[in-house]
Amino acid sequence: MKIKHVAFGFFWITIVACGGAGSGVGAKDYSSLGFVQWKKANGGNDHWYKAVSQTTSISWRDAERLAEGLEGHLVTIQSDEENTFVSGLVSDSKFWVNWSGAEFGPWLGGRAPDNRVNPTDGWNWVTSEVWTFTKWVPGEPSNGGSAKNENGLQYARQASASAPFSWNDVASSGAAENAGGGVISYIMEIDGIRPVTP
Ligand SMILES: [Ca+2]
Ligand SMILES: [Ca+2]
Repeated sequence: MKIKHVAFGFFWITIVACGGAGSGVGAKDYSSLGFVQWKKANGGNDHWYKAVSQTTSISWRDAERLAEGLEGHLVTIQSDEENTFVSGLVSDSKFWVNWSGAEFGPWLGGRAPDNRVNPTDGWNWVTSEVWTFTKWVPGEPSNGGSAKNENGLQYARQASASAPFSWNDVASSGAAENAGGGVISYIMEIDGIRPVTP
């Protein structure tokens, strides 16, 4: 077990990570909850994934709480292979909001501290897994938007582009910003790592 304190938004959260990829979650079947397994037999890790869309915007934190309620967390992406698999779950247009020729997609489990100096500073995964692999859209992270405080991670793509998708930083409130329509979807992962958000 390891404990890590992470500054995010106006809160300090404590992450307690128990077990890990090898803790036997692969043996449990989450398909009845709508999760699909990236099987080791297919080059995966036996983790379970589920993408959810809704008609209204949702914040990063609320999406993370929903994932934790199902023994998981927002998805963490550790490799190009995992990014490709996860991307394949959200090709449908219901996961995306179109704005100004680009489309903005589901929350991922990365976040950055408030008011960081450089857009690439301070990124981490909700599980405290190492932040090594990245798949930013060219020009991102930008820490742009009206508040200049884009501290949540989401997928973005050119309109109707196919998977695999790349990453954008956006305000973690998930609310509509400028002419954008907000963030209306999120992707969960169950892998035996349990972030605890008080
Ligand atoms: Ca992962
Ligand atoms: Ca951005």
